[in-house]
Amino acid sequence: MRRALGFLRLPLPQRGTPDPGSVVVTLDAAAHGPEGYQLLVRPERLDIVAGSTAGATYAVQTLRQLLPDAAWRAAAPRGTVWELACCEVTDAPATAWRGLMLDVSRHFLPKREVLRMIDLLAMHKLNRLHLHLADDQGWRIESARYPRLTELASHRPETMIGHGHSPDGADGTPHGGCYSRDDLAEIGAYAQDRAVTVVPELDVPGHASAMLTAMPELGSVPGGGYQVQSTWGIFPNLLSPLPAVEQVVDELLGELLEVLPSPYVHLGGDECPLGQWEANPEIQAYRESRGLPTMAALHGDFLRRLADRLAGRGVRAVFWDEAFGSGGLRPDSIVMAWRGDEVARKAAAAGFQVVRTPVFPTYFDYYSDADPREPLAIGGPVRLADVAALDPRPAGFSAEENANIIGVQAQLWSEYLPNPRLLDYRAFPRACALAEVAWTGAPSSWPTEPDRVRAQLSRLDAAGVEYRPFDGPNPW
Ligand code: TNX
Repeated sequence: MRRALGFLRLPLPQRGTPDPGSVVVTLDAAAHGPEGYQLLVRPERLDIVAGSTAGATYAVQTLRQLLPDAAWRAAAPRGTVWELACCEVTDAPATAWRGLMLDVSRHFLPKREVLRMIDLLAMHKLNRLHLHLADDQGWRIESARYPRLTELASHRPETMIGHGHSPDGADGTPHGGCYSRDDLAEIGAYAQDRAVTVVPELDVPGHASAMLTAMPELGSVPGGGYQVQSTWGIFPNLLSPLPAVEQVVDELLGELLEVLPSPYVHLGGDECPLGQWEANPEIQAYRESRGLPTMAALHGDFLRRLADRLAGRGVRAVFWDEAFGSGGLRPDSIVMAWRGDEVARKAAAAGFQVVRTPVFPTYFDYYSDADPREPLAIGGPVRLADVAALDPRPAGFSAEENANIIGVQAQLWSEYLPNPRLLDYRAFPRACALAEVAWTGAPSSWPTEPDRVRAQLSRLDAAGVEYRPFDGPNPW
């Protein structure tokens, strides 16, 4: 906020009566819940009372919303006078996990763009940035211990923009990128300053072709033959579930957490065809030695062993819902339910905390509309109105089940999102609607209220966001 407002500096806590014109921030853990706040704008001064620095951060975002749109610009003309109407706002979020996922593996997103997305999350009081840092098409984490990951796994010889393995739309250009350890530390700290928790994801044991290209010894196929993939889909390449592999993954997680500390790490667990494990006698023998009846049980067991190691570091594991299907998860694991409401309900009924991430309507990589002029996407459509209609705690769930739904999250898988302009287009204004339902805990009529939509779009204009226009795609 200081960027546009220049003069406004939040003073240190004051003793006695504050000077007229002060901004007084009071942190009171008992007030307004863990993320809530109260904002009092009066002629003589401005008061913020919050239960945490997160609450105070949200109060500042609300304050900014009360100012002219220019408050979202990076700078204001010299001499600009800001006026604020007197008011009182008492506010708190209804859900704890209000997330957005960026897939920086399929297409790398430069650090500066990640930082910009963190600003936009903060603007919308979204509090989790889930970074999908590794997949078949690229590994994006510098490792001090295993530099081959950056050398061999963070780029691919060509890229396909188009469907499946067909040559249609093949673009053929090389693609790559990797965050240095300093970059990761900067991203984490920048997010923390804005009340956003970064949740790094290392997707295992599937979606691991890139990692295996650099470290074939971790694979399930002796002799390897792995490569960073240039096309999309589900690949057969799996990490082996043996203890030596668990050990290396744990080392990598330890290294990552050194620079990017987080209370949560996502371990993936999704889309994992178990054929390579079935075909490997050593893995079969290991499964039997652990008394596990099926390879699916071994999948759950491998993920639980990694989660146990994370727990030893004080970190909770997050998984896609396939991991819940495999069974054996630690009870403190968090399940992201992407394959519909039923799996969300079942995981919640089993006592797991659940973040709802259903394809419809939280896959923001999907078409924004059925309009044939839409830029190419993988599926859909997921319309703005569909996002606004999402009920974080559905009526069909029992009270106990809904008590375990901790929030909602949007996904920006990036197979078809090769650049930040298209990312903006897919993310906004759908992320505004997601933020609204996540904060209020209920479906929203926002898209049907043109004045409110226009108000938010003009803030996005000021912030330089290239959102999808309300009335249809741009002709470029
Ligand atoms: C499914 S959701 C995936 C991703 C793809 C996405 C495309 C999930 C856990 N797996 O690997 O990128 O669909 O929409």
